[in-house]
Amino acid sequence: TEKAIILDEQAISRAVTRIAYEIIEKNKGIDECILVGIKTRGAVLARRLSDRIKQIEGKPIMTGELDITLYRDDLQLKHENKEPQVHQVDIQHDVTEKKVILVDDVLYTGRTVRAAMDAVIDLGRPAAIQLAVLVDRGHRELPIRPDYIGKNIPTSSEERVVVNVIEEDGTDGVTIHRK
Ligand code: 3GP
Ligand code: 5GP
Ligand code: MG
Repeated sequence: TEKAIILDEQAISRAVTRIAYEIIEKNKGIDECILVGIKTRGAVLARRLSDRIKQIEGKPIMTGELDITLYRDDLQLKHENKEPQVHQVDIQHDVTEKKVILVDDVLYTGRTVRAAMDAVIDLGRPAAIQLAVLVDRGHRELPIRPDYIGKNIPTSSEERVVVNVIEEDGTDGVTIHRK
């Protein structure tokens, strides 16, 4: 299968740094913010953002994680009416009146993010929910748009964006594969 490198290790690092600054600027600090990573690689990115924000601001940002599993049998295929399901919510902070920033690696149809928003709103009434993604590959099926974007990658639905992170895969990189 063909493979094109979209982001290398340095580009990912720069994107994380830029998004960290954008989060701090947009929210005028991070006191009221909770970073919530969507497992697996969204949670890795959220941890990197949190480390970077702590370096910049000199204090920690509140964090949490969501485990949302998708249609396991057909990760790539169309959804057969199956929606992503929230399997685990690990947010040890009261979300009410907080700004919850969801973090994921790839944004595609938006259905995962919709499930994540439902899970957050089930916990309380956040002041706002924002979205940060490393890659927006297009093909939205819901009216959802990211507030923070590492890179826009126009894809066809047959293509696949592979996100590798050192913490999970031993290497950092984003590549696009044509089947
Ligand atoms: P992640 O949990 O690290 O994000 O959805 C489970 C995994 O399958 C995801 O890993 C994601 O990277 C990978 N994946 C690759 N292509 C697709 C796709 O087209 N749809 C979904 N839902 N997951 C995909
Ligand atoms: P959505 O729910 O927006 O269709 O898909 C978002 C979720 O599916 C993300 O958590 C992401 O992990 C995964 N996903 C969708 N398309 C891709 C893709 O091309 N590559 C990777 N790595 N993940 C994808
Ligand atoms: Mg993901």
